[in-house]
Amino acid sequence: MKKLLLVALATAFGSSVFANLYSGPGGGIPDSTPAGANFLINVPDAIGAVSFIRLNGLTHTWIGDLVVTVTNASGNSIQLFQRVGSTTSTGLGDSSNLGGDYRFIDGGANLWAAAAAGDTSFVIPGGDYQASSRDALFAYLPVSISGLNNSVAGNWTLNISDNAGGDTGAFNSWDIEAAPVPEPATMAALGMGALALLRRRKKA
Ligand SMILES: [Ca+2]
Repeated sequence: MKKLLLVALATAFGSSVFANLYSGPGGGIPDSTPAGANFLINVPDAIGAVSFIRLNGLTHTWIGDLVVTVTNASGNSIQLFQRVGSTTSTGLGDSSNLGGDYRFIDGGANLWAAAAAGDTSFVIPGGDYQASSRDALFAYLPVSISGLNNSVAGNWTLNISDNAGGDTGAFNSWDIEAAPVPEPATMAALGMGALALLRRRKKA
């Protein structure tokens, strides 16, 4: 009876795949403070796949100052970007500025290349960018947003640190778009699996 009930529930929920948008406030980024500032979003759902992370209204001069890291509620982290354009451990990085909404999504543009298009008077256009870090030789290293997949429910943390004095900035808010689990398609698959199992047992 319990298996039949599960099948009925899964059918009632349908099978569309969907994602939710989870949002939280931003704030100021403390100048020349390597520990950075944390900005939390309490995500009330367990998460399967993450579609994107977006920073809204992010303004900062000299992007090379910044390290931006997101950690999901299960404790897994990725960097959205790290000391852009800094090709040594002590380099100051690219002097271009931030001013807009920046969405980090797999298949997005190369942020280092975008920053390299101008100098201290250049504002990197808002839009879609690939998350990135630096490799062992301090070169651009693309990072997949999928590193944040499969999280328990709870607090997600955005850490932004500024690592050189003088240039400062802030942002308005940030968003996580992600699919909660168990999503209806998964429930439907589970129900159909249970039904198939029942049918096989009846034939045996
Ligand atoms: Ca600074």
